[in-house]
Amino acid sequence: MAATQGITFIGIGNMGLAAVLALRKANLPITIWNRTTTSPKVQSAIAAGATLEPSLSAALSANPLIIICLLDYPTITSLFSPLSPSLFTNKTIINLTNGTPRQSTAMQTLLTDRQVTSYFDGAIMVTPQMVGSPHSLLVISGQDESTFSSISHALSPIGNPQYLGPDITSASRFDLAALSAMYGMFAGGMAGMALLKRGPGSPKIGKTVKEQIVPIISALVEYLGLLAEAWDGERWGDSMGNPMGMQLEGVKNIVEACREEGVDGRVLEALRGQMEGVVGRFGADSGLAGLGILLLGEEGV
Ligand code: FVH
Repeated sequence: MAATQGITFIGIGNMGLAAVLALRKANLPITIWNRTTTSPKVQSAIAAGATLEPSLSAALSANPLIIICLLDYPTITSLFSPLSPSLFTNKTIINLTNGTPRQSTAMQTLLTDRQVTSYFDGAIMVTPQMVGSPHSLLVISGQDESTFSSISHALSPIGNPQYLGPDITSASRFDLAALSAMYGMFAGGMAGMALLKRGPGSPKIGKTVKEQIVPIISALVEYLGLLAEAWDGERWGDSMGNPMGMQLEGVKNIVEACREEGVDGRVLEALRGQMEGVVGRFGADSGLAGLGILLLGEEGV
């Protein structure tokens, strides 16, 4: 696909706008479609040189390459299902909308039935502010590596596109895995922030969190990679130097402190229950790796 060929971008929300601005900065001809044509984001995209096409059918017809970034998969299904299948022939579609592995498979089926040339499922792994920066990462799956190589230039202005392989579900799994790690950190982190706030005089906590807690947590994030390797090696009972019995007492204390201080500590209560399950299964000398058996089932797969 020639680098100067046009792209149709469907969905001008926060992320869609950031992506379109990056594509326009790279001088790519862009046609946009958005449900709300009067939104300020649509106007910003037009000001950057994008062409607004209010008809979805006409927007799809405008270019051979379509990028989608909408709220969710049901939105895409409701928009595409009533359209004539002929609109999808000879099209390559890259879907950057967040969704589940099952939704990505269903979308592949829907679009393959409409005889798209290629369907790639993907995700943007950064915030809109980071789009186009060296830290911006996109993950893409589906089709094959050589077809991906022929379209990756259209994604490069948005971020570094990383191909995860032909299994259509790979990008969604990666996206949700990273988001799960992030939201787990936020959930526990904010329970901890609430405990700090309960200190005398409801102290300001920004400096403590930014300058002391964030560096500690940043260093500890690497432990997640060690846990993943323990799972790969099926070392479910490995304490990795941090026995579960000891860790469980710490988590119990967080839950108890939340109760004492009037903080909703349910997010940690769920973890305490799982850790007790690991102690019951592998003993107090085991470790966090044992949670894999609880999460995946007795075989750990
Ligand atoms: N923003 C972020 O930080 C994250 C970063 C990681 C990736 N996500 C995912 O990107 C997808 C789009 O997210 P977004 O930030 O652009 O979301 P919004 O600003 O809320 O824009 C949503 C767009 O979807 C359109 N839309 C919503 N419902 C419908 C509908 N029923 N029919 C047609 N279009 C619909 C909406 O249109 P409008 O409200 O302007 O008319 C926007 O174009 C998402 O999967 C994130 O998880 C972003």
